[in-house]
Amino acid sequence: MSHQVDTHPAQRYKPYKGAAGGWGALKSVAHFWLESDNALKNIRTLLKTNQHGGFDCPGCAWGESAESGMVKFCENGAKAVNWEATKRRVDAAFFAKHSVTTLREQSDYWLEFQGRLTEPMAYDPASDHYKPISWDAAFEVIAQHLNALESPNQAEFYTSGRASNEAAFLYQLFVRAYGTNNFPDCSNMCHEASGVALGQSVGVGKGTVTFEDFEHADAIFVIGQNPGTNHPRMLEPLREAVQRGAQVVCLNPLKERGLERFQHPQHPIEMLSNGDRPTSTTFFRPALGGDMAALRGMAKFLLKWDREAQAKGKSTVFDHAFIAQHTSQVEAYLEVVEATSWEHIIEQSGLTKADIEQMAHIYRNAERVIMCWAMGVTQHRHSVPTIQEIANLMLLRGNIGKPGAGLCPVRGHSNVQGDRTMGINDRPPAFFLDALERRFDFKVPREFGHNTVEAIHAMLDGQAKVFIGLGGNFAQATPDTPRAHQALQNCDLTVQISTKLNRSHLTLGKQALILPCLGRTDIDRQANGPQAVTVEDSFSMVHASNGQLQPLSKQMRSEPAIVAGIAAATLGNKPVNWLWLIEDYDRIRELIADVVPGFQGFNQRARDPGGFYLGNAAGQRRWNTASGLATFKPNALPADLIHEGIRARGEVPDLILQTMRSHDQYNTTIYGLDDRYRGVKGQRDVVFANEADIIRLGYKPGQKVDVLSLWGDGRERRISGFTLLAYDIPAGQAAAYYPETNPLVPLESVGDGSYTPTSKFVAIRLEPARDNGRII
Ligand SMILES: Nc1nc2c(c(=O)[nH]1)N[C@H]1C(S)=C(S)[C@@H](COP(=O)(O)OP(=O)(O)OC[C@H]3O[C@@H](n4cnc5c(=O)[nH]c(N)nc54)[C@H](O)[C@@H]3O)O[C@H]1N2
Ligand SMILES: Nc1nc2c(c(=O)[nH]1)N[C@H]1C(S)=C(S)[C@@H](COP(=O)(O)OP(=O)(O)OC[C@H]3O[C@@H](n4cnc5c(=O)[nH]c(N)nc54)[C@H](O)[C@@H]3O)O[C@H]1N2
Ligand SMILES: [Mo]
Repeated sequence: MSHQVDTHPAQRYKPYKGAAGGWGALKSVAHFWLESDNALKNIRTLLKTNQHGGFDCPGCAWGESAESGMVKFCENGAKAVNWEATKRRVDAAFFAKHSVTTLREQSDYWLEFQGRLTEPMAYDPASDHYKPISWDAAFEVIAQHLNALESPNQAEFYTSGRASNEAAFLYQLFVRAYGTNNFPDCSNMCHEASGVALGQSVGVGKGTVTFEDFEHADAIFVIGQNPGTNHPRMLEPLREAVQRGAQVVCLNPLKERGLERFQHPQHPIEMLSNGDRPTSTTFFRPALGGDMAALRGMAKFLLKWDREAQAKGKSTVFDHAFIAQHTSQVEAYLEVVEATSWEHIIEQSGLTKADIEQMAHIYRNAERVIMCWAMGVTQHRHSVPTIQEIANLMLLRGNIGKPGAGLCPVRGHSNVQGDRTMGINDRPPAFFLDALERRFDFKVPREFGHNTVEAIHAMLDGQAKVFIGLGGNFAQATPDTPRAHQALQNCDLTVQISTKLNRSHLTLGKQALILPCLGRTDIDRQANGPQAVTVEDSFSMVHASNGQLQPLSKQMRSEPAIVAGIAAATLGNKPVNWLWLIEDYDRIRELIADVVPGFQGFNQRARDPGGFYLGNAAGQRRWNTASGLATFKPNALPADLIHEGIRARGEVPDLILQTMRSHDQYNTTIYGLDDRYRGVKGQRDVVFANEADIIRLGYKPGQKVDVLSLWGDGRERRISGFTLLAYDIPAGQAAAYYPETNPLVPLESVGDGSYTPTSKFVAIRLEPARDNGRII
């Protein structure tokens, strides 16, 4: 897919000099408002964002302080709300006008811009159009397919991270009662490595900090994350930390604008005086995948300093009392720290020894440290060991389980963490299944199910025949795009439960359904009146969300109601009376309280303003690991970051590519074609590279290229006609936007132990772009 261009692409790129936030953010919000068709209503809606009695922002999973009265939305939350709260409709008339084949020719931006899905539709192959279908008939089609499968493991039940706790709980109950743990979800592509790594290290796969801890930290490390674009409300605590003299250290190959300076668009004085404030104090630019080496180098310095201090009888660098009381395997860990060579660390980290020493100094001098990370850390082959190295470093100085300190994987989707808590998990823990079995009268499947990558393989191989998506854009968000589309096409039935039209709706199984659902902003009315749902943020705070807007059509249904409809058609009244449950979501919450730890008294606590804290055992220094102690993980640094399959073929990449988000997108939802903080306007088909690399490889800035990725399987993976932008990026690296670059990410290139596609480390080669065989 390519976008229309009017001027030469190189002319539409100009480095951004301003701060993050500020007038640009306001201008951008204003622009989106005016485009939404619903401007006045949306301003009122926005003021309800993240307020008691209002709805949870569908933007990101950052939490907020309990302080009331503050305006709790950001530029991107405003865009997300506005995008959902449009008056445009994609209804029967729309589908009568556009065939599926013609819709496929439209851009992702155009598809979602057409508005909200308002009635259930079924694909009609004879006319190549979607046609209306009744809800009951749609549920019957699904039930017939599911009940006809030889095994429940032939169906895949995908979840994106916006589904509420209530929807997610019902969904997993239905799917397990049906008989499978096939729960591919967006978390598999996102923070899976954080869950796996922290589960082994500290016994809980979630962050250990709360919002208040940010106010007490002496140092905050932000690793592989771009909060200016993806978690803008995080800039505020970072800026405050800098103002009160704390250290904020960023590890990011790109000098992301929000990480340097931030201007608060809701503080008029700051904007008038142009008084933008720094958000970070120190910035380091590692190689892609170089973080584990950098952290290992820090550990090496700490070990050296600890020994020197001990020899001189001074106070030590490690927290020996904490280590002795709370941890195991420190000796094994310190042995691998010692065995790791500086040559290896420097070569792999892309940093100098002096850089690493400076980071180690900052870390050592701070009494309370928070480490935050996101996709720059989790989407690598060695993400699990990298996150365990973060935990190792934090354990050395007792930085887990004290105020102002802790681990902070910053989640993506607004309820991705809650969905896991509710049991959306292809590898569910035994305690969860035991609790389900105790509460309900059915044999819970114990065999692990498919994650996202395994689900694609199963559909490609013809093993899985039914795909149901509770939100998301499966075919575009997953790796190896043509194969992901083929996987859906192989199915007998594909079902998309969605708010908006996207490309996954246009890749059809033999039968295909679109089921339109309510979003966070919509009023959800059931038999017992308007219903609230609940969500959990990155800090394990659970709170209620109440929709505010009249739904566009009576035909739209809530996610819990759709799940209940499918379940009732498939299983009848087993193991629960599904339709009775959705008359009042308090009934669903009572079941959650019975099954999920930490949710006792859920209905009452969900009504507390500001919500309630689920607690975190590791944050209280209780370690739910096999040994009952926090565990140092003695992982070796990877010998070589380039995959052995590529080496075996003797191929040498031109560059290593990371695939990332622009400022004007929410995952596969493209709001616009600008990336303000990186200075890109009106285009997305670009490759950021270092000017010296562009020239070394025989190209010119502004030139169009094809990008091919290297992998050991001989399959060609190519994207065509991308413009090379000379950018401030470390030598040897490239960056480009997802989802356009997903055709380059091999389905087989996944994280060890996490199965997460390695979206931040793709070995690529460039070729001059070809147009009808002619080089242009
Ligand atoms: N507006 C907006 N908000 C969002 C989203 C969105 O698309 N739009 N998506 C949501 C979701 S689901 C998620 S998961 C989060 C994602 O939030 P982020 O993780 O911030 O998202 P990415 O754009 O993938 O950015 C990764 C950052 O990591 C850096 N990076 C890449 N590779 C490496 C590396 O090897 N080492 C280091 N140290 N840094 C590296 C990149 O330069 C980039 O700054 O945001 C959530 N919020
Ligand atoms: N190359 C590369 N690939 C990546 C990533 C990357 O950094 N690089 N990031 C990965 C990450 S972190 C993630 S989380 C995944 C995201 O993968 P997904 O979660 O599958 O994708 P989204 O783009 O968030 O899904 C957007 C669609 O969700 C639907 N939707 C929106 N709101 C709602 C709602 O309230 N209910 C329902 N039912 N539907 C709704 C709309 O129809 C919309 O079109 O992508 C992953 N893929
Ligand atoms: Mo994500």
